[in-house]
Amino acid sequence: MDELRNVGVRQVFMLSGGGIMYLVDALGRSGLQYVCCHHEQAASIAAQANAMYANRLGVCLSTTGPGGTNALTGCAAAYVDSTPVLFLSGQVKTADFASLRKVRQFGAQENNIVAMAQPVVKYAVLVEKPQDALFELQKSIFIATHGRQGPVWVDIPLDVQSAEVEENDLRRFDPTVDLKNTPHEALACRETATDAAVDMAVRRTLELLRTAKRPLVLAGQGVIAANAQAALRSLVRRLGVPLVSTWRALEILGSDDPLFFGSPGLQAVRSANIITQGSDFLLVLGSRLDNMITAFSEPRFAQQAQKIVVDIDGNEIAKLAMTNVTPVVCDVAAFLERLNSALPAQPSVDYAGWRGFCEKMKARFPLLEEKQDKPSPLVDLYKIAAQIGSATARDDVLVVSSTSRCNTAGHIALSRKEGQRSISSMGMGAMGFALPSVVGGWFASGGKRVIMLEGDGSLQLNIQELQTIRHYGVNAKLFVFCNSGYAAIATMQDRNFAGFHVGSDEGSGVSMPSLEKIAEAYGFSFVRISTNDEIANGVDAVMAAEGAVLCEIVADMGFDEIPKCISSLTPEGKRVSAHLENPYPFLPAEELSAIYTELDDATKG
Ligand SMILES: Cc1ncc(C[n+]2csc(CCOP(=O)(O)OP(=O)(O)O)c2C)c(N)n1
Ligand SMILES: [Mg+2]
Repeated sequence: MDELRNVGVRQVFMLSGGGIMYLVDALGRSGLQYVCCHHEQAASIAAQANAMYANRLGVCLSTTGPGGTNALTGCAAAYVDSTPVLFLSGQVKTADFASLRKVRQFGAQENNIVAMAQPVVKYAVLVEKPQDALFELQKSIFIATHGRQGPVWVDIPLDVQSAEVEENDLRRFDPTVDLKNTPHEALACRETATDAAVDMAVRRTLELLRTAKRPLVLAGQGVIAANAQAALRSLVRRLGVPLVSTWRALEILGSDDPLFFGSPGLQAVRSANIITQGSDFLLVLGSRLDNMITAFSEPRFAQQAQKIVVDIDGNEIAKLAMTNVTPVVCDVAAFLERLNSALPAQPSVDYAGWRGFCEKMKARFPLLEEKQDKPSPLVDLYKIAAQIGSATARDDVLVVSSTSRCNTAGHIALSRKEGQRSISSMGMGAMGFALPSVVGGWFASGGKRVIMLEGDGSLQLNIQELQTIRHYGVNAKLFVFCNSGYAAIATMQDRNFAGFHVGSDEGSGVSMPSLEKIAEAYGFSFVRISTNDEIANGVDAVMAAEGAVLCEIVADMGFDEIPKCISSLTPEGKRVSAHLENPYPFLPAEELSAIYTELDDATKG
């Protein structure tokens, strides 16, 4: 616990148990703050959210057996989201190991959590000797926080937890010596480009900036992990180059910034995709360019652009089936530092024509004017998300659902301020992430107001954390999009299975409880917003209310997350994805080609 404090950890998210009794006791006496969740899955997610907000190590403590298996979800999420989280778990006494007897279980609630966690951690270890405890802890923390960050798991048997040791005799970890024989893969890419290679990439970038007519920067989470937000802002402002970002990097420029043009992807504001596809030089910084961004079509992604892709994990670049890619395997901060210092004092090219085109597209396709297939008198999710966005302050912590409509709306309709921290788990896309993230984010922010947007179905997973929010007096404004079921699944079944619903709405096995009664049971204030006319006053009422509030947004199952690159069947029966530049509802082909003619005209010469 002292070691955790020494590396800057402030909170540990936990649920107690006999299998961690000595660790729990030590935590209680350590001066670290312990936060008691009502489910280890929630503790694991809260620890990830805490790390995401603060950009430093998060810690989750769970007991043996079910404690560890429950925490695996947050661990897997931290792995795909590259979040540094330390998972500490208790294990049965070493003398009781089932493996000694070749049986399934011998110790109480025993299971092999290290083996289970292995595929979703950078490093997992069972500490079998008390003298190794500090070494393994230091090694794990080093690995979690270096290179491409991610989770680590340290499993500590009860007899190791309770052993008396001479502190000075404990083995210590030295990265220069102790990592020598560790495979490079296990450490997730600590082998990066040499300084000379980075300089070469910087020269190539400068050359492309001179020759390109339509340069664009695409910023991802890697920029934030590298703490390079300020360096990037300074770069794009000096050059006057437009920027798009992934959903996890929306804090780099505010939504209203004249250089910001949204997030390209499968579900996106139309203009962001048109602009990305129209670029002739794309500088990708710290984004793994996953399928949600490329809309499952890597070869067609920014097809006309020369691409420089900077990523700390070379495998993420190597996997890309794209042409014209110059890979730069290094930390984004290191690249930007060199690029910023190599820039000429005066920008040599003025991209005014290109910026003008981008602005025109942004103005021409406002999200709130996209036509829903099934218009409804109930609340429009994009409208209320936009209102919530404008009602937030820069200091607020935003927590956006990790899946479905609220995930999309929370990233494309909810406007952001520059530097505003936001939490959502992208890689897992799991239901149940929002409430624990409210807890983790609130503690990480030192008690700032937290604004959450979550679906009614997803709220049910980890709903027990309403009590954690209540217990700690979290200032949480919780907006719940209530469409009486799983719209994501119902829509999918409408499109692919002729409307045959299974496990997606009330008639097919899924119903939702009264949010008002839930608010009452947990002692939250309650606000209901039933129509678009009530949005402005309703959002104000939620924001103005004291303490924790649950807000029911009454909505229709038919509200869809458009524009969206939906797949369709060709006449030959082959399933193909829609092109990024023309998501559903489709623009007529002539309109799209006129747009690109306009782009050519704007950037000629
Ligand atoms: C843990 C988990 N289980 C299942 C899914 C599959 N899934 C994706 S969206 C969704 C429905 C979400 O319902 P809700 O939160 O009400 O959002 P809506 O689709 O209604 O907007 C389901 C079941 C998932 N993403 N995560
Ligand atoms: Mg729903």
